[in-house]
Parts: sequence; C-alpha cells; structure tokens
Amino acid sequence: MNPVLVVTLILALAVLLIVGGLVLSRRSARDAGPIGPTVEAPHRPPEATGGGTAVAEPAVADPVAPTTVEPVVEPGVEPVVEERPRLRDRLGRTRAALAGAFTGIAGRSTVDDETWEELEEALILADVGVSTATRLVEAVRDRAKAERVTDPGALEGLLRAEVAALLAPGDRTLHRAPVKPTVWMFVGVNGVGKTTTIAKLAQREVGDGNKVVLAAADTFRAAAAEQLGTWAERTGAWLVRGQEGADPGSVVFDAMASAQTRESDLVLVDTAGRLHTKVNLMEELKKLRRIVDRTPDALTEVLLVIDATTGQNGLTQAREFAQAVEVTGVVLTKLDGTAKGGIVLAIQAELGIPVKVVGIGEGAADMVPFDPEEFAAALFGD
Ligand SMILES: Nc1nc2c(ncn2[C@@H]2O[C@H](COP(=O)(O)OP(=O)(O)OP(=O)(O)O)[C@@H](O)[C@H]2O)c(=O)[nH]1
Ligand SMILES: [Mg+2]
Repeated sequence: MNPVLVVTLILALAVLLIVGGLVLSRRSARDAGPIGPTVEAPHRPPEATGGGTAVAEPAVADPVAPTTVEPVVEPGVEPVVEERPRLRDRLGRTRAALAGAFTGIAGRSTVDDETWEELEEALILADVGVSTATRLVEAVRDRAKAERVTDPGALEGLLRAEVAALLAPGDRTLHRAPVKPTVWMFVGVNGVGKTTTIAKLAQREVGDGNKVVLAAADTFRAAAAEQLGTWAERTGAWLVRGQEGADPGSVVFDAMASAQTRESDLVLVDTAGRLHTKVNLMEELKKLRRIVDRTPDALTEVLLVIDATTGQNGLTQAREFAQAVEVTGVVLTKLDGTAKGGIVLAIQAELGIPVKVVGIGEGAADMVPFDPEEFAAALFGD
C-alpha cells in the first residue's frame, strides 16, 4: 500500500477518535446533572438520643435551602390572587343538616315538647353530642320562656345566640415565645391532617415574613418526610429530617439547633400519627416535648389535630392526648366535607380546649383562624 495513503488513514482515524471521545465525555458530564448543594449535617451531641442507638444517626438533609416559587405569569396577564376561603361556603353540609331540622320546626304551629325534642335530635345528628345538645336546648328553652317566644320560627335566632355564647370563651391566639424560636408541636391520630395543617401555617407564616423550620419528626411512615419536604419547597420553609426509622427525638433536637443557628422565628414539629391508646407512643410524644423544653419557653403551642369527620370519636382522642402532652389548642380539620361540624361545640363544652384553627380544604390556603361569631353565623341560615 502507498505509504502516504497509510499515514493519511492513520491521521484520519486519530482525529475521529479524539472528536468522538470529546463528544462522549461532554454527554456523560451533562447526564450526571448539576452538582447539588453541599448538605451539612448539624452537630448533635450524643445525649440528644439518650446514648445514641444504631438507628439514631440522622442522615440530615438539613439545611434544604428554602425555595422561592415564582408564579409563572403570561406577560400582560394578571396573577391569580388566591382569595381567603370563606368558612360559610365550606360549612354547607353541617348548615344544611341543621337547616333541614329548622324547616320542620318552623312549620309547626306552636312551641311544645315535641319542638324541643326535634331541636335536640338535630343537634345530636350534627355531632354536637348528647350532653352539649341538652345543655343548648335548655338554654334556648329558658330564653324562649323568659322572652315569651311562641313562634317556632324565632327559635333558630335564639339557638344561634346560645351557640355564639357557648363558643365565646377561650384563648384562640397561637402564642409566640419571648425570644426566637417559637415552637408549635402537632399531635394526633393517623391521617387527621397534621402535615397539611403544618403546610398551611408555614405558608401563612412565611408569607408574613417569618423564617420557618419544619421538623419532620414523623420518621415512622415511609413517605412522611418527603411529603413535608414537598410542602417546605412550596412554602419556602426549611426542612430538617432524619432517615426512615430514625429517632424522632434526634430530628427535633437538630431542628432546634438549626433554628437557633439561623435565628429562625418558628419551628413546626410534625409528629407521626398515633393511636391515643398506645402507651409507648404517647410516652414518645412526652419525650419529644421534653427535648423542645430544653429551650425554656420556646414551646408555646401543642396543637391537637382532630378530623371533624370522625365526630364524637375525636373527643375521646382529645382527652387522652391532653393528658399526655398538655394540649394548648385544637386544630379541627376537614370541616368542609362533613355534616358533623357540631363537634366544635362538644370540644369547647366538654373539654374546654379552645379550637384555634379550622381546616376547610386540602390546599395550603384552606385554613381559617377560629372565630366563634363567624362560626355561629356560618352554621345558620342568613
Ligand atoms: N377536605 C379536607 N381534607 C384535608 C384537610 N386537611 C387535610 N386533609 C387531607 O387529609 C389527608 C391526610 O392529611 P395529612 O396531613 O397527611 O394527615 P396526617 O395527620 O399528617 O397523617 P399521618 O401523618 O399519616 O398521621 C390528606 O389527603 C389531606 O389532603 C381539610 O381541612 N379538608
Ligand atoms: Mg403526617
């Protein structure tokens, strides 16, 4: 073969190899994705987990930097401003249940014993509970007698006033600590809406300019930390989490340390759902509380989350949780999907624990502070 041809062929092959190599190396670099942020595990002294068990080491994804989510808006199109949901609109089912009863009562010619029985029945059906229903009907009866009311149509107004009076007392404020950070802890049975409520409050607090840390102390359920992480991203809060099965106490400890270092305003502690009858799980809650209490005065709220659709069952749960961890208030969720809204009255009358926040939907904005007047008005017709 011609030696010049051989040299040319070798050179061409070499050029092909070099170019091919360059293309391949660039592609593999691109497929590897951008280099992620360095994840720093906060220092945790051993006493935080009571001696440090094998599962206690938290693979802490803290800090996950808060993500600012910019709304994507077409040029010239006004951004959609989410309106504050109206309690009245969402309480439709409970109101309809009561209104049905009042239609029957208003259709009567006079106020007699049957009227009172019908009224009591309607209240019990709305999950007001027997003793609270009796108490309310007696109050309305006394008032009707004193004011010489004989028109059944006037009873709804009287009941509304009594409901407002029953709900009036109670401290509805979500309290803040004198120095940063404030800690609010969320407890309750499975699936009641703890994590969603935390997301709702995080959105509100971040919107108000506060630095918020979400502590994923539910290390029991596989997807719990991911769920909270998604909310952290959406709301712009920070997330402190541990590995699945890790000691929830270590997560709380790390969250406190992280909040102190960064001078965060608020730590929201998400705990695993648990049955109030499981003694060891209730003990675990007490332990979490003790870890937060190492920072004096930081814990200002222990909020028991109750699903309104469970009705009277919620009362039994509340009693047990209140005994274990000194509950400071109730978050009543899912009032949008139930005719059992009367449970608010039972919680207030039978337990004396103030309902502080109400959940009325699955979205981050679907929450309202509990206002007794507004609630009483929303329960009845115009
Ligand atoms: N309609 C309605 N759904 C709600 C409300 N709050 C929560 N939910 C839904 O209830 C379901 C359970 O909510 P979570 O926040 O995961 O409940 P959780 O108490 O954290 O549950 P566990 O962690 O498993 O104990 C989800 O599908 C939520 O979207 C509410 O106010 N209204
Ligand atoms: Mg949860």
